[in-house]
Amino acid sequence: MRRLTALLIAGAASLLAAPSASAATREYWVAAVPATWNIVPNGRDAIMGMEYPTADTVFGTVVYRRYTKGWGKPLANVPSGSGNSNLMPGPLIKAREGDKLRVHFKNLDTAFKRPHSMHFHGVHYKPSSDGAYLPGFSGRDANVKPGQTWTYKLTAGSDSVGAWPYHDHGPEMEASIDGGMWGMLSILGKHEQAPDREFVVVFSPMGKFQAIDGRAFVGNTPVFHSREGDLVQWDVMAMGSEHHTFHVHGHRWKTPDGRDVDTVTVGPAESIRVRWREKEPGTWLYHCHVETHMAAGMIGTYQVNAS
Ligand SMILES: [Cu+2]
Repeated sequence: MRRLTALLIAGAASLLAAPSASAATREYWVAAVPATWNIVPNGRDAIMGMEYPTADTVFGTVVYRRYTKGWGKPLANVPSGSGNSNLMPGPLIKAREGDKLRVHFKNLDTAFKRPHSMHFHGVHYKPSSDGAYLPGFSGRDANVKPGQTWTYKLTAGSDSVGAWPYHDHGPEMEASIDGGMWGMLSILGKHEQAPDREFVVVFSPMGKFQAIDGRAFVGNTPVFHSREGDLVQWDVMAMGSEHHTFHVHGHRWKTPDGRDVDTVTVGPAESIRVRWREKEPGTWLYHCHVETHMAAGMIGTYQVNAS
């Protein structure tokens, strides 16, 4: 009898657990906040032995920052261990196929007092959640003034699975994108396994440097960590007006059309999702393979611990 009860409880528990696979509504609270950003915090390019004074590497900008509900308290944009930057890129917006997303945005740009917005790729939405400024046509979603808020209503469809960009598409989009107002969406298939490690790599020019997540040169760019056996996922995109090639040493992966590759090109606002089961312990390089970009800082390290 006890065994039967246990089975019944287990059965009920699995029924209760079932809704997790069905559609959910996921809420994010994000603000545009001023920041003083250092592209090269340690002041050097360790590979070339070059020094950079802070006058060349520090600038004032505006970034997306994740907050607790109601913009109560600021949060780090990425979980610890999945990057070294808590402001660039903006928060990783996660969902599963079928989910609804509610992204509550507040403009706290007290430094430049510019209007801002959020415009999302890869998901379904009405024009009032497009966030793209067009005088005479777009509404407040595309022109959120300092102190104002807007909630973007998005749905992840079966054609939304993968990694996608979001960015400011307001009246001052160009300055915002140059300054780091971008981030990524990560959408899993309905029954797809979530990765053990997820890394966000955003290639963008920044001042006279070529940056990954707003940082240049090994020692400043993110150090990504995993363990042997982990399912590792890289969400990679390019922002700005240049093409980049994502290359990881010691690893290959399958493209959607089934080819084995170790380098893939991403152009402006293109995004890719790369996955593998990790089996190569050691310290590896990842970088853009456009040589002038690599020399200008677009390189970092990936640390795989043995299991
Ligand atoms: Cu590049």
